[in-house]
Amino acid sequence: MCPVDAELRERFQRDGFVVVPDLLAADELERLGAAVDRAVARRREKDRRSLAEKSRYEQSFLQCINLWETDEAVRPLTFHARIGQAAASLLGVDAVRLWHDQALYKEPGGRETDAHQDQAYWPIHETENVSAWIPFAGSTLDGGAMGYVPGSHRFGVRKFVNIFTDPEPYDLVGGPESRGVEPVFVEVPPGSVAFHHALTFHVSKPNKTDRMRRVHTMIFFADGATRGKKGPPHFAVDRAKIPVGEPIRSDVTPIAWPRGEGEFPPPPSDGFRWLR
Ligand SMILES: O=C(O)CCC(=O)C(=O)O
Repeated sequence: MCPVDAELRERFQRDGFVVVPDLLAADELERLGAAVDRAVARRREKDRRSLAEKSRYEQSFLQCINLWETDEAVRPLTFHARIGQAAASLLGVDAVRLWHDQALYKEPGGRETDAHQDQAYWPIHETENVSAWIPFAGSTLDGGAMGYVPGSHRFGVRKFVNIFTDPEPYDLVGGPESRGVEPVFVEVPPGSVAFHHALTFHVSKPNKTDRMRRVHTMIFFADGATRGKKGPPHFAVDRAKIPVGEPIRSDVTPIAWPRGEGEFPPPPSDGFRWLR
């Protein structure tokens, strides 16, 4: 049975975000959360910097991309059938591909995540793309909860905010683009997954707790979506040399749903090496 009913779908279409309850059982959260913890620790093992020594961007979160490629134990999460099915249902499509996965671990004392839209970072022509945001211990307002400007995916705004290197990134939620609509901050219970549309303005709160905010995310796009004319270089299309205007189909962006139960794609064979 599809985990997304008509009401959740309508809320996603109206607000540009929705929390889908009970997608992961407690034992899955524990096992898959531990797998992502190990993968993040391996990628970060040589990083001895304190939070204060890190860049402004890294103070928002530690980002580890495509753990599914390097860490087999993460694959059952990135290609989790119910989460992929929920994403396809929210987008109203028969099949979705993975753009990429990433762990976003906000350290104790980590700063807010600056407001942005995701679509500006991806050379995908179509904008019906969705991120699944999975907090292994749930999320809390004092521990890095996400906030979304409801309806902003329909404001007609396409803005690139440089949250990576700009010392004072443009304030999308404080600017005229937000039309005075305040972000709604959401506490996600453990086992639930928050989904947001690629055009939704979003932010996250600082982590004022003494615990790591442990989050894994997957970005999904409709099978058949094409490489956009504009857009920055991006490994998800560049590794497989997808030409502009062509469908984004390669083993770098495998079908995430539907898949056979317990069947996960092998890592791409292009020799690309993520830092371990
Ligand atoms: O986890 C965060 O703080 C930000 C997440 C985010 O921007 C995203 O998933 O698109």
